[in-house]
Amino acid sequence: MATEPARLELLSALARKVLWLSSWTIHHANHIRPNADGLKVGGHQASSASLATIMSALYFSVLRPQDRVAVKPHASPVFHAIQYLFGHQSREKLENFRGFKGAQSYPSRTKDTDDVDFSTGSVGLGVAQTLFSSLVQDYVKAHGWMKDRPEGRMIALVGDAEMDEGNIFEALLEGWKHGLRNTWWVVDYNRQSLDAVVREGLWEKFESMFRNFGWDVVIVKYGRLMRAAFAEPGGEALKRWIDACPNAMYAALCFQGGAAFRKHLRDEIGDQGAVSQLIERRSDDELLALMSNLGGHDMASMIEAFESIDHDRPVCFIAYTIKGIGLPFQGHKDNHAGLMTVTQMEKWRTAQNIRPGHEWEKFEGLSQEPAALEAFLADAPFNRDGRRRLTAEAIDVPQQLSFKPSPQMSTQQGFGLVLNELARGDTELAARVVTASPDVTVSTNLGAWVNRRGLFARAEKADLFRSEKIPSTFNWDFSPKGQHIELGIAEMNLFILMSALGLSHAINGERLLPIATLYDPFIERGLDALNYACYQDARFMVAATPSGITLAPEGGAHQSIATPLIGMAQDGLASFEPAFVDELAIIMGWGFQHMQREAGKGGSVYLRLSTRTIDQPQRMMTPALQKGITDGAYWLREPGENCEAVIAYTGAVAPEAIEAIGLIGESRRDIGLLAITSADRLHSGWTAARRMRRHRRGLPLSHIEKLLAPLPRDCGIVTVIDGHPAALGWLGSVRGHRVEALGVEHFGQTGTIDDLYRHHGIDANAIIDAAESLTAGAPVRHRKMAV
Ligand SMILES: Cc1ncc(C[n+]2csc(CCOP(=O)(O)OP(=O)(O)O)c2C)c(N)n1
Ligand SMILES: [Mg+2]
Repeated sequence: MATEPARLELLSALARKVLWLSSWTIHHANHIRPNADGLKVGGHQASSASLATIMSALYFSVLRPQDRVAVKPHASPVFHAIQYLFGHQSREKLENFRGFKGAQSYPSRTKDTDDVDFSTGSVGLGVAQTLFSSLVQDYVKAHGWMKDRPEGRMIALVGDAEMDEGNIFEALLEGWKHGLRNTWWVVDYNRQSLDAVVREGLWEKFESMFRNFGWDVVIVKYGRLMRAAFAEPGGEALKRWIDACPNAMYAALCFQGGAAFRKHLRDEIGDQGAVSQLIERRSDDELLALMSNLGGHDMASMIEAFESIDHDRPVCFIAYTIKGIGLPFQGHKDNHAGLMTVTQMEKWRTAQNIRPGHEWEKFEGLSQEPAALEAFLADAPFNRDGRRRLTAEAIDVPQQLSFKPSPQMSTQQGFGLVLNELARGDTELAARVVTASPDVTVSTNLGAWVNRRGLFARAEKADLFRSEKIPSTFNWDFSPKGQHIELGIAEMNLFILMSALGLSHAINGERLLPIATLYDPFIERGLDALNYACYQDARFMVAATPSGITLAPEGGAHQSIATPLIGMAQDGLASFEPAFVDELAIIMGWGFQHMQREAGKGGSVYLRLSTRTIDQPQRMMTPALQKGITDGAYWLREPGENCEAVIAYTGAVAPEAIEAIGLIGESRRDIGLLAITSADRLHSGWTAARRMRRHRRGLPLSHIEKLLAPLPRDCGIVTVIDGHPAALGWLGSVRGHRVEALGVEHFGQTGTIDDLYRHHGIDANAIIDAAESLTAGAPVRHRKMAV
C-alpha cells in the first residue's frame, strides 16, 4: 500500500491524466477525426472537467466492485477515460467518440462496452435509479438471496442543474418512506447549468431538504490550498470574501484569471494588512490556483469526504467545482458547449508535457514512475472481482398460466385471477414476481395477490385493521418477505423502480420478475422513465388498466388515446391488448419468458387492459391459437374464399366487432373477423420480414402477411380499436387492401360505454357503416338498435 501522501500524489496525477484524456477525446472528435462533421461535440468539455477529480477519487480509490454508479451524462468522456486507464476501453472507441459504435456521448449500459452500470442522458433519471437500485438491493437481501455478496453503494454523480428535475424529489420522498440506505449522491456544484449560472444559496436549500429526509449532508467547499490559506494571518477575511462572492462573479473571475481576482480582492477587501499580504505573496498564477482550489477539485478533500462516511445512511455530497476547470473557458457562463480551439489545445498540450503523437499514451507527461501508476491502477479495489456485471439463471415458466374462469370477465379481472393462482402456488416463478403500483393496487386488481404475498418492508408491520379485528377485504401486513412494493402516486417512481427491479439479475445476480400496475393514461406521466428503463434493457411487465374511453363514466383525463401507439413505438417493449382472459393468460406466460431472454432477443411487456366485462369464448387453447395470440393475431372467424370484408379489432371493442359481423354477414359474403392481440408484434414482424427480403436474406413472410394473403384484392378491412386509429390503420399497406380505420381521436367526455362508442364511432353501427363504404352491394339490412 502506498503511504497517504504518495497515494494522494498518484491519485492527483491520474486525475490530471483523466482530465487530459477526456478533453483530448472531445478534441479529437471535433478537430482530428476525418469526416467528423455531424459528430461535433457539444456540452461535454467544460462539464466533464468539472468531475475529473471527483470521479478519479471514486474509481481509483473509493469504489468497491459491488458499488454501482450513475454518471452525469456530460461526464461520459471522463468515465471512458477512466475505463481506458483501467484497460477496459479501447483507443479506437475513444477516437470514435460519438461516432458509429464508438464510445457513447452519454454513458450507456447497452451500447457502451466499458462497464457502464446505469445509462444516463435524460437528466434526473440516473440519479433516481441509484435510489431505487438500493431499495431493490434491500429487497433481494431481505428475501434471503444474494447471501455471499456484500452490499453495494449506489452512487450518482449529479449535475447541480440536474437537481431541477422533479423526478429526483419524487424519488427522495419514496426513499425516505422505505428507509433508504447505501445511496450516495455527489452533486457537482459548479453553479452552472446549460444556459445560466444557478441561483445564489441553492446549496442551503439542498442541505436542509436532504437533512429533512434523513440524509447525511457533506459539503466539500474548500480544497487543501484554500484551507491552508485560511489558516494564515488574514485567512479569515479571505474566506469571508469567498463565501460572500456571488456565483456569477466567482465564475467570471475564474474565467478571467489571477490578475482579475487580485483586482477584485483589492477593491472589495481594501488594504487590510494581513489579508492583503496573503494575496500579494502570491503570483497571479498562484492566486488563481488558490481561488480555483474548490473542494471538488482537490483530491485530498474528496478522498477525506468519501472516507469519512462510516454509516449506511444515504449521503449527499455537495462538492464545489468550477465548470471547465483547467481549461481556457473555465467558469465562462457560455462554456457548456465550449470547445478548445486547435491553438488552445496545442498550448495546453505543451504545458502538460505531452509530445505530439503521444496524446493517447496512458502516462505521457506525468512525472510519476509509469510502473508505480500501473501498479496503483492494477490495485484499484474497484476491479478486484473482475467482471462486475452479473447474470442469473432463467426461472421456469409453465406452458400455460391458469386462472379460475367465469363466463363473463374483464381482462383486468383476469389479470388479478392469473396472479391470484400464481400466489396460491409455491413455484419459483411466483417467488420471483414482485409487484408495485403507484397507489392503485386495489383498483388495478392486485388486491388478491397482495393478500397472499404481503407487502415488502425491511421491518415487520402488521395490518392494524386486522390486528384490531376490523373486517376488511384486504390483509396488508408488511414484512421482509412481502412481494408487493407500495408506492406513492408518482408514476415516474414506478417506472424507475421497474428499471431497478428489472436489472436485478445484472446488478445483484438475482432474477426478479417485476410487474407494475397503473392506469393506462398515466403511462404518459411516467413515459420518460419507462423509455429510460427500456433503454437500459431492464425487464418488467406493465399492466395498464383501465384504458381508452371504455372506462366511460370515469371520463376526462382518465381516458387514453395515444397509448397503443406508444406501445408500438417504444423500443424494448412488446405491447399487447387482448380482448379475452384466455388470451391474457397465454400472453402473461409468454411475457415472463420474454422478460428473461438474452439481450437483443427479450424485453419488457406492456399489457393494455380493460375493466369492461365481456362474454368469454369457451374454447380449447390449441397450440396454433396460442401461437396466433403471442404473434399478435388470429382469425376468430376465418374469411371465406370470396371474402368482401374483414373486421380487424383489438381489445375491449371485441363485442362490437362480433356483433357487427353478425349483422353484416347477412348481406356480405364470406366476411372474416381478425382478433388482434398485438398490433405491435404484428407490425414489427412485418417490418423485420420486409427488411430481410430487401437485404435478400430469404423470402420470409410475416405473420400478418400470411393472415391477409388469402383475402381477395378488393376485400375491404375495417379496423377498430379503443385508441388512436393509426394503431391499426397500417393493415391496408400489408397487401394493398382498402381500410377504414375506426378509433378514438378526442377524449374527455363521460357517459356510458354505449354513449361513448356511438359518439366516437367505434360501435357496431359505425363498423357496419365503414364496411358498407368499402364494399359494393345493397345496404346492410340490420342495424344495432339504440338502447
Ligand atoms: C431531461 C433533459 N432535459 C434537458 C437536457 C439537456 N441538458 C443537458 S445538460 C443540461 C444542463 C446541465 O447542467 P448541470 O446538470 O448543472 O451539469 P453541468 O454541465 O453544469 O455539469 C441540460 C439542460 C437533458 N439532457 N435532459
Ligand atoms: Mg452545473
